[in-house]
Amino acid sequence: MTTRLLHALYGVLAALTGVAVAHLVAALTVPAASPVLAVGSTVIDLTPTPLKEWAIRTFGSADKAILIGSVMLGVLVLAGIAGVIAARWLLPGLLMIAALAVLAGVLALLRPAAGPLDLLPSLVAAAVGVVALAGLLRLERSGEESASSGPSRRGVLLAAGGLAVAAAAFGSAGRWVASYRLKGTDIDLPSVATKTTPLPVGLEQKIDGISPFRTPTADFYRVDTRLSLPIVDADSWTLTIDGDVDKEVTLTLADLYELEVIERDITLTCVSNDVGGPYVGAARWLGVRLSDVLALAGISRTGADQIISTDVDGMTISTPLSVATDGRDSMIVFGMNGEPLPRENGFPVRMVVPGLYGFVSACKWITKMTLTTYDQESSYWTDRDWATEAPIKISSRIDTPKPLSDNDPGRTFIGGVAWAQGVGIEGVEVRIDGGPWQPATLGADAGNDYWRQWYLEWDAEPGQHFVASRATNKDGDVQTAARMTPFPEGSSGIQEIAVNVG
Ligand SMILES: Nc1nc2c(c(=O)[nH]1)N[C@H]1C(S)=C(S)[C@@H](COP(=O)(O)O)O[C@H]1N2
Ligand SMILES: [Mo]
Repeated sequence: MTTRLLHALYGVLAALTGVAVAHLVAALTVPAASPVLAVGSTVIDLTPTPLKEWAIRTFGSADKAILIGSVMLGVLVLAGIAGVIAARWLLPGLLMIAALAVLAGVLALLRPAAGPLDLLPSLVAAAVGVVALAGLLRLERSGEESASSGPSRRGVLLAAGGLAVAAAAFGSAGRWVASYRLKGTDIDLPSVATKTTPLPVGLEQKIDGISPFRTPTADFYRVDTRLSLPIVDADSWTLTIDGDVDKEVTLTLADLYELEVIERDITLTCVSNDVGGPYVGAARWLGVRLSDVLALAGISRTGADQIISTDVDGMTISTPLSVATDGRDSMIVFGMNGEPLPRENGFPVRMVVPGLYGFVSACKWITKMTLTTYDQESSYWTDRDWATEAPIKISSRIDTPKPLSDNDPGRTFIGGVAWAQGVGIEGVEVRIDGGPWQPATLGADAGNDYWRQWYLEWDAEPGQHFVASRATNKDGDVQTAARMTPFPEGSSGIQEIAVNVG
């Protein structure tokens, strides 16, 4: 190993140890303030929308792992350079390591809703990094001064190995502490005022590969800007309603439980879902009416047209106030499929609005609703040029057969799901090899805010085939073939897949 490479390795190890110790400190205090996560979150917020869309499309749910990996790689390259510099000019090299960590700390401090504690992990990273790098170089030098160079190199390599082990240990401890603190969402849920009818049996009993009528909670898609889950304590959690209201109120979970508790089957959809994509899920939500919650603050004389919801970290989502008054089942939710909300999906409380994409309605980890106007205030995605009014478009998805799959000839099922929240699905049609649109058989109807499963029996002949589907809502509107990208107001078009038979 050349000396320069060895010095780069010192830098890398010093940085790894600093980052690992900082990760543990963050896990014990503010998980999102872990230096790599703080840098990553800033990158997410600054990434231009088209690039973000491309990353979601290309990497899917691995996009965040790839982002963290890239940030880590960048840090380690710079730390390697710092190691080489420090071997020559000690102070500048150490300063470079420290500066890297302090920069992460500043970015952590600049996050919305950050407090002074957010600086701590990065300061620890700076201190540990500097001490580790200086220590390795000193060990090397003291070895050179003593007579033989062989054993000295062994000593420094041993120390380096020790650091690597320590880094791994601190990193794992941090992960363990964070996951330990993320447990404990088992709060008592209130029971519904009027019993909800059970969800009808779904077509998944009969057709392999079709999405289950109710998405299992563990399989529910997750879309948000976060790199770590917030740790919110249900006992101290509160929801404040302020802005243009009669009187500002702050509610606890117990206050919410005193309102009429309702349960609704609603299909959630992400605006980033491409035609045929995975970012849609159907669940039974337990909560209270958004209108009942707002009434506690009094909005009958309000001039507001917008609710700005703020989450525990200051992220904002904007929702038209009209969804609270137009009769739809807009909800403040604390339960999902009979259980408390998982951390991933907004524990302890989130908003759910049937008919609007999640980015303009479904604020997770909500702590505040501010009544204001679109003229006065804007929110996270509006600031990034996404639409302000974003109703979910009619869409259908083919679940089976899979695109480009190989299938046996003979009797097969083409099946999937279709949704048109608010209006409901009237029919789904399937087109094979550009032929006529044929009506599919629909599964049970669990309300207009919920998706419907559908299938068509098909006598598949050997060869390659093209299969397309389109939905019609109960107003008679047919899913359009006009292609639109998810940005800025949701995708449209018709999914057509190629499959092989034979
Ligand atoms: N606080 C917060 N809430 C959020 C988001 C977010 O980034 N932060 N993402 C929204 C988006 S874009 C969608 S589609 C839904 C997704 O909800 P889910 O992750 O429970 O499926 O949450 C919404 N609520
Ligand atoms: Mo979304």
